[in-house]
Amino acid sequence: MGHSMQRLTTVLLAVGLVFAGLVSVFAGTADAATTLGAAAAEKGRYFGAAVAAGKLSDNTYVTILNREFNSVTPENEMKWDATEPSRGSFNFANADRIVNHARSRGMSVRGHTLAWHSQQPGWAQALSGSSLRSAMVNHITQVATHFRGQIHSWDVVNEAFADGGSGARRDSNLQRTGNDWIEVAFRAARAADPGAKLCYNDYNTDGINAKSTAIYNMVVDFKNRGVPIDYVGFQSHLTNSVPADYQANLQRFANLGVDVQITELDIAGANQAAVYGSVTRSCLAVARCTGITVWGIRDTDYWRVGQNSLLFDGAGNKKPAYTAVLDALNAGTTPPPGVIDTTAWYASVNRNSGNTAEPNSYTLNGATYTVA
Ligand code: 9MR
Repeated sequence: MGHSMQRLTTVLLAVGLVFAGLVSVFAGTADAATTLGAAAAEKGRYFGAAVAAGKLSDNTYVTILNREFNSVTPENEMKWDATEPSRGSFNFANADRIVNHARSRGMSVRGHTLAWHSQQPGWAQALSGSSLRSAMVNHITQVATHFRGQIHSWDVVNEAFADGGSGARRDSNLQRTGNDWIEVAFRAARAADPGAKLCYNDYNTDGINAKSTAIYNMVVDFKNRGVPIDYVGFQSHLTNSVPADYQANLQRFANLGVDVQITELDIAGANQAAVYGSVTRSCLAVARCTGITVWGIRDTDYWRVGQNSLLFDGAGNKKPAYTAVLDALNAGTTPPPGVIDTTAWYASVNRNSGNTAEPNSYTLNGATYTVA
């Protein structure tokens, strides 16, 4: 090949490379993410699932988990009955399996749950007063210490408010130890694992109602008195519809200076796909809504058999609800630049890179975020 031919080849090659580069730039912006986790991460959020340790040997289940999700919540394995079956004797085997599975794949972990009236071991159910209170504090301290540094956010207290219009606390053995049990629980969790975000988690709080307003007032009070709280979790167990003020309700909590998460989403009924899309859009419209967790993977994994409330069918196929969520994520916007809890999406974006130390500020899609 002569010199001029060589030069022409070089020029053509260069033109080709530039053209290929342009194509990939345009393709890069036009290409929608094809998994829930990637689509959420592009919007500065995580997308998680409740996971059962017993299913980690199920190939279809694990394939979907690893492909689609970048956050996990142990469905039952971190609860009091599972972790402290007899007083002072702890068993973390199943919870550790889930945490290790998640963290070795760059997924963040929601801890669920440190103090709850339900799923207590028999010995705790039999306690009351100051002995129950000290057992609760010890339980929180031991569990949060065991997982120290590994948990993105803890559901420190779960479901402590009553249903209906009273706005009262739920009556329970923990509540009967004194009204301050919630703040004592949050302080114990903060002391044991200062790096974890602390969350109050509840259901039937999907709109502005007496129960969500009572929780709102508790957050105001905690903020005023310096009781540590970083998050409010909205479980969002829904059937066929979502209250019209769902997004406004998330936003009023965010305006108090806490982040919000959708923590246990499942939607039954014929209108499922549309409602999944709507809930996803609501989260994306609230800058401080940092992620969504669905309460299981396939319909056959769901704890209430037959309700078919999830995103994958029993064979592991994507349902219309899945497409509604993915499309909503891809159409959504990134949060405005500012101070926001970026830990979960940092982990998502850096998935499998082994780079887990989050910097103080972070750039996503050209905007700069300061870590809350
Ligand atoms: O999914 C959980 C199921 O396997 C348990 O049997 C049940 C027992 O209470 O708890 C389910 O999870 C609940 C969660 O821990 C708290 N919020 C309500 C969830 C069920 O909708």
